[in-house]
Amino acid sequence: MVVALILLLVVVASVLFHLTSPWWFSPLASNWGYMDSTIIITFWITGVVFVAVILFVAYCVFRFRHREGIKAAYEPENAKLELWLTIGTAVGVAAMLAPGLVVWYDFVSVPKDAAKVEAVGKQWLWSYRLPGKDGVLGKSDTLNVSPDNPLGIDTKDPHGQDDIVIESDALHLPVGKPVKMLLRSTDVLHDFYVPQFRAKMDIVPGMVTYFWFAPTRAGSYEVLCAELCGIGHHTMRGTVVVEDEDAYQEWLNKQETFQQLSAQAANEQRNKLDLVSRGKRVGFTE
Ligand SMILES: [Cu+2]
Repeated sequence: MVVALILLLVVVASVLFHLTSPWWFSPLASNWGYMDSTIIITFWITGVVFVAVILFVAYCVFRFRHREGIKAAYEPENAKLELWLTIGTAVGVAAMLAPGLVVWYDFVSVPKDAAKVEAVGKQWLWSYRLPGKDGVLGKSDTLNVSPDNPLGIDTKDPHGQDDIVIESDALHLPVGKPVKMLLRSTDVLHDFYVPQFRAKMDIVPGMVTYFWFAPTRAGSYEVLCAELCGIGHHTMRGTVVVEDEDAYQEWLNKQETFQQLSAQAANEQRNKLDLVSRGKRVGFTE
């Protein structure tokens, strides 16, 4: 009797906790409302099954409790019951998985007018690259990575020269425009995730993975890495600012191209060498 009551309490407490919990999805800020719908469908199906199974166990514990002189009957097979359980389980699992297939199809069908944005994960920060005026991202390779070329852009590819490089800073996006995120890593597995956008994708070293979304609400959102990527994994955070077209263009105009950054780096290098050689000369004459 006590065990049956405890089981009943588990059901009531679980349902109440779910309904009154303060931990729920952050407000949606992209086109991927489908993600929430599929999760809610899964909550409903698993919730109903959870309540039914626990209530059934509570009923059995009470109804078939030990009583003097009563013996249990041995019933190893029950074809009718097994048939219904199989059909019920199959329908339940299909109902949970089928909506996901529809959403996945949309997720990998990138709209033709989507703007390309590359996000590069590196232990433990996010950098970005936008195609410059030519609209084409230049070739890149991890082998090209150096302190002056953190994204490994191919210096010989003319398409790469006008690429806009945003290193370890906020990414800005215009509201309402679809974006194709191209994801690259220069070291280990990462995962680009903005909870309010719902969409996320693993980043695998050696390949470019992608997903698309359209931000629907202006604001500043946190980028997380959703793949354990080493000791500093929890510090791998960034910011995406979604704003109207004018503010976005203003921000974009202030960004520097790979060519400009390379020239700056070369300049700094020259100044450093200059200082070193002057220092040597001073040392020599003294
Ligand atoms: Cu990471």
